[in-house]
Amino acid sequence: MEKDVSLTQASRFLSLVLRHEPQRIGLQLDTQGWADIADLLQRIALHGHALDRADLQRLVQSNDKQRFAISEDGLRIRASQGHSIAVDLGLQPLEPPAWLYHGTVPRFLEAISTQGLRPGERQHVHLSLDRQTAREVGARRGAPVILSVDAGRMHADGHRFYRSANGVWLTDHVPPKYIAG
Ligand code: HQG
Repeated sequence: MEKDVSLTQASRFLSLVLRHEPQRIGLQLDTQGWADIADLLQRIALHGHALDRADLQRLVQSNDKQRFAISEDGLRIRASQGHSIAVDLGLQPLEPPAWLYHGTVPRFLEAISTQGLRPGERQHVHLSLDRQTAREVGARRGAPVILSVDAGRMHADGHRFYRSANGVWLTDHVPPKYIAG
């Protein structure tokens, strides 16, 4: 139990440094967002998250959303999506399912109806494959509202879609005309 609590905290801290603020621990990410695992473990230990290699492996494997990926050679780690810093994840454009879903909260609806869905601090707008996942995403901020996105029509109109290594659908912007309640 204790260990799980600290793994959750370590996971949050890893999200922070691998997606948003590597400089907080003096970490260097390459252009594709990868960090050297040995270097990372040393640096996060200095910030109170004493993990060994096996803990990290466990954290990556057990993570509820599979947020992190380890490179094939086992030497590097990166976040699979959610970055605010510019990284090139090397994702290939893909044809999306006909409909995707976005979970939000009532206070954003007015802005969304005029501006569409914007990426905010992140690199992409995040869309879910099913309504339940979208509900959970929205519920992080309040009573969730689920918006349906006509991804099929967006794609036919030339908008690009990507799917992260952990199955989140990504696009640059969803104009209001493709959003249904
Ligand atoms: C809203 C979690 C005003 C949008 C989740 C959202 C996801 C607007 C918020 C991932 C807007 C941005 C991403 C507009 C969108 N005006 N508000 N025009 N367009 N918004 O956290 O999608 O746990 O950056 O509805 O599972 O909530 O981090 O995006 O409420 O996959 O791995 O602006 O984060 O994954 O919030 O969540 P976020 P999100 P992790």
